[in-house]
Amino acid sequence: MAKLIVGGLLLSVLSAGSSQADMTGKAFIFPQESATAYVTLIPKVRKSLQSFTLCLKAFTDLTRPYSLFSYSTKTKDNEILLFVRKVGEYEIHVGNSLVTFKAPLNPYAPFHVCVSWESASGIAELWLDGKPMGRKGLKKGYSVSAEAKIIIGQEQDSFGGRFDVKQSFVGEIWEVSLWDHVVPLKEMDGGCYNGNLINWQALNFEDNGYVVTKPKLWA
Ligand SMILES: [Ca+2]
Repeated sequence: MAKLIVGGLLLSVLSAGSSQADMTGKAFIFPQESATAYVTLIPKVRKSLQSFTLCLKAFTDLTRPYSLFSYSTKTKDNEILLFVRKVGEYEIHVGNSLVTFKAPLNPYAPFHVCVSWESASGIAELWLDGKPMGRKGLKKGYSVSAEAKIIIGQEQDSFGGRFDVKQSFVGEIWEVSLWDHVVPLKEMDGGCYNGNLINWQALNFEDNGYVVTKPKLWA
């Protein structure tokens, strides 16, 4: 546990094993298929969400299903889930419901994916490499719960666990950001560093199992 002594008071800064880092220019590598390698992301604030925007960049050569971002609560394992069903088919899950977006096949290139969702209309939007893939609707009027385990590298089927090796991520993920509001995705071309819940430049995280941090290979 990281501890800080301020004026004689001992403060626990973060939970056990976690750290904060400026991840600018770096990527998490998930070098092997496993059900044990993952990174827990710790948001700056825990709050229920009436909307959100999630952006990340990734590279993989997987052709089977895999999870890119898994936000699970005690009652809904797929409270927020960004999942790739197969090459060119992206799923956004909110509150255990899902919509699917088809994307042009570009199987072995790094990709930049951004999604947003708002409760008021239920509209979910997915952009891939700076291009819109359309809009669909789900969970109109819903609120995403605050108390969540946020995991990359594995897909949660229970709160913080029940990983399926055949839905694990193998490859590299970088520039993960999460906002508590809808950010216009056409403005996201330049990068996605500074989410107000998850910020790549001041990332609170805890890595588990075989996860390696290295300078990123791609922009
Ligand atoms: Ca799940």
